[in-house]
Amino acid sequence: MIRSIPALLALAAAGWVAPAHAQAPRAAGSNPIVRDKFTADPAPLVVGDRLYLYVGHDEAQRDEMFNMREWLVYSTTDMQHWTDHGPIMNVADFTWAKKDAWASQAIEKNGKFYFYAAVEHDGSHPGKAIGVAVSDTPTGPFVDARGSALITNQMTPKGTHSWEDIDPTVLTDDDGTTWIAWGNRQCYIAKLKPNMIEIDGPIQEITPPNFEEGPWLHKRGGLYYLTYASLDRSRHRDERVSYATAPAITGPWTYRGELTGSGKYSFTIHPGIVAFKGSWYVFLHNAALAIGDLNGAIGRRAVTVEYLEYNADGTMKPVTQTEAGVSAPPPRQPGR
Ligand code: FUB
Repeated sequence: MIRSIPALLALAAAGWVAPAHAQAPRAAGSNPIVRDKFTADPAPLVVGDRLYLYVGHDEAQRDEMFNMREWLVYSTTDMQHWTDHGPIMNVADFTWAKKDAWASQAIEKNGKFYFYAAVEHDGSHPGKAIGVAVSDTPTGPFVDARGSALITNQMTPKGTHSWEDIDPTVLTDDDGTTWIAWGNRQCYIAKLKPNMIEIDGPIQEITPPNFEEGPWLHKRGGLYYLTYASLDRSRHRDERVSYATAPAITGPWTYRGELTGSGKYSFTIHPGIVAFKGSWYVFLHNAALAIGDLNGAIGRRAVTVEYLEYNADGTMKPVTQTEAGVSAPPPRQPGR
């Protein structure tokens, strides 16, 4: 047992971090990343030499399912040590929303930061919806950019349920056009206008096999990737991560199979993929964290990160969620 502050300082100097509530020291870079709060739906954004990680704050008590009221942001320059920047926005800041700070993603465009997030709309547009907020800095404060939802349940009338319009992901293509994809059971994509706060043209459905939720768009070389939480109900109880690739953002999308298994103890899983300082990473969540007498659960998840590697043909190598995370040096990644 470690009994003295000098002993803890010596461990910290050697690359170990020990949050106040932790039972034992752990290697910097190990999972879960955040240990003093339950966090979900990780969305990384690289700005200069810093990686920002946007998450939802899971605050479910006992047997509550979800209780998410705010989004938090953390940042790192080395993937080992994280700075807590606190809450960047509360669901109440979208005055037209009534609850549920669900999955989000931030993107930089024209010197501003745009934050897209899923929430529950008030009774004027029943169902889930997607809002957009804007800030001059990646750590906020973010303010509602429209005063109304960017996407409502009524804009996707073919959908089968009220929570299909969740989990926005955004990607700016080489021609400067920013696209937004989202969905639950159905996956949709649309262009954003240059002002970033209006949909431009039609909404198209691009639902890949076993699509459940949590889409994430990224591009590597000439290939576009649509990675998502998948659920083959005939075979699995909990979500896994699957993906599709395409030669253009407009498709056609080819299903490439599963990237990960399920998150430990978690029904949901949620990918966020990014390149940072020469390596690729996939952020996920599971429910392996316990804080005090609260164990991980469907509404008490914990974000994790693993190295992501590619095969020569552009497919992604299967990823396993580990406790070690990125505490070990990155693998060599030819042709990133
Ligand atoms: O965290 C709330 C919801 O659960 C997200 O929007 C989904 O992706 C799933 O993780």
